[in-house]
Amino acid sequence: MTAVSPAPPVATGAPAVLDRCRALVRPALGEAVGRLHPWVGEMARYALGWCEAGGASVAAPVAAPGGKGVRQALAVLGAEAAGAPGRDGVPAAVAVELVHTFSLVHDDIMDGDATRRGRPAVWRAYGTGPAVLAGDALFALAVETLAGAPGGAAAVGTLSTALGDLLRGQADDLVFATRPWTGPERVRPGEYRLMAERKTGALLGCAAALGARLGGAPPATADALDRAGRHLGTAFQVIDDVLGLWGDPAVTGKPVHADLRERKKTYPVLAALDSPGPAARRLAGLLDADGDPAEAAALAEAAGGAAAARDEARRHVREAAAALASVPLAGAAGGELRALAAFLTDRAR
Ligand code: GRG
Repeated sequence: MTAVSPAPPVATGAPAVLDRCRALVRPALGEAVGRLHPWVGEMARYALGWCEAGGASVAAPVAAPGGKGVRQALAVLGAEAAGAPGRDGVPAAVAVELVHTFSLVHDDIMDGDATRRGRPAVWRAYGTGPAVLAGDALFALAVETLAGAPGGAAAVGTLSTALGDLLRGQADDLVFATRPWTGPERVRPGEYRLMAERKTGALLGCAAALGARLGGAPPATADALDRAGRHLGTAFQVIDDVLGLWGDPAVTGKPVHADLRERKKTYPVLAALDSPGPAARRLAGLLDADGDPAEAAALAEAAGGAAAARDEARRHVREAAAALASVPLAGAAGGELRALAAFLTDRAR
């Protein structure tokens, strides 16, 4: 079995719940990844930030960080919200973290993005074919892990629904990139919201709902957690867009302006284009002419795109809080879920 190094802390300012849940989930995640074919397992460990390309252990985890672990934390909190111990949510946490890792590996291939979490993307480190296989293996491992848990058969049905949404959201994201910035065929903010809810919100909602299901929650609680996660995911995606335009690449681990270069339709730019005034008109002209991305980002900010995106994210966080308040949640889970929501919309990476 693959040796599992201790879980590194996430980031300064991150709520302690992320570290707590990561420590709880890490042994089971390591055990699952240890069951993969050795070559594929190495790519999976690289994708998770546990090793260098070639398989050497990461001496200082900070140099090769894994993700924030948001989805696994939601699954653990879902179980706790049902009044069960967090460990009951661990199979769900492992499954959603594997699906997330798989989706990032394939997303970087589809988008041609060369870096992820400050390192070469898996396809750049190992080649595209091997990276496709590693993603497939992570996906299969996720389903196998969940199916093997008590109550897992029904949970796999919940996961499948979220996967269908994830696919639809990703398809829309790719198709939107082929549509124009302006004119009757342009992407409207409402279309974006649906895409973001599916692409990012579905897995966050599913994580919390699966944890709740494995913790024995009634369907109304699982549904409320799913709704909260979907709103949280939409807010999270909007903030991801903001970071892609104005974040520090040294902190985000991704090159700045990649979305603009790929003609991705991000919320801040769509909101800026919809605003009245000269900055929006200049932005429209620049984007239609495939102009300088740095100038486009500056114009999008001048046209109010960053402020509009932060407002939109806050609105979804309020909706998430309303969904959480609609059902009784056990113990400290409600407070920790709200702390997580606040951190996710106020993050730098
Ligand atoms: C479900 C069969 C099937 C296919 C999936 C590739 C794909 C199709 C979907 C891609 C979905 C995707 C990559 C959405 C982006 C979500 C997002 C904002 C990721 C960043 O999440 P963070 O910030 O990442 O939590 P870390 O690095 O912290 O883990």
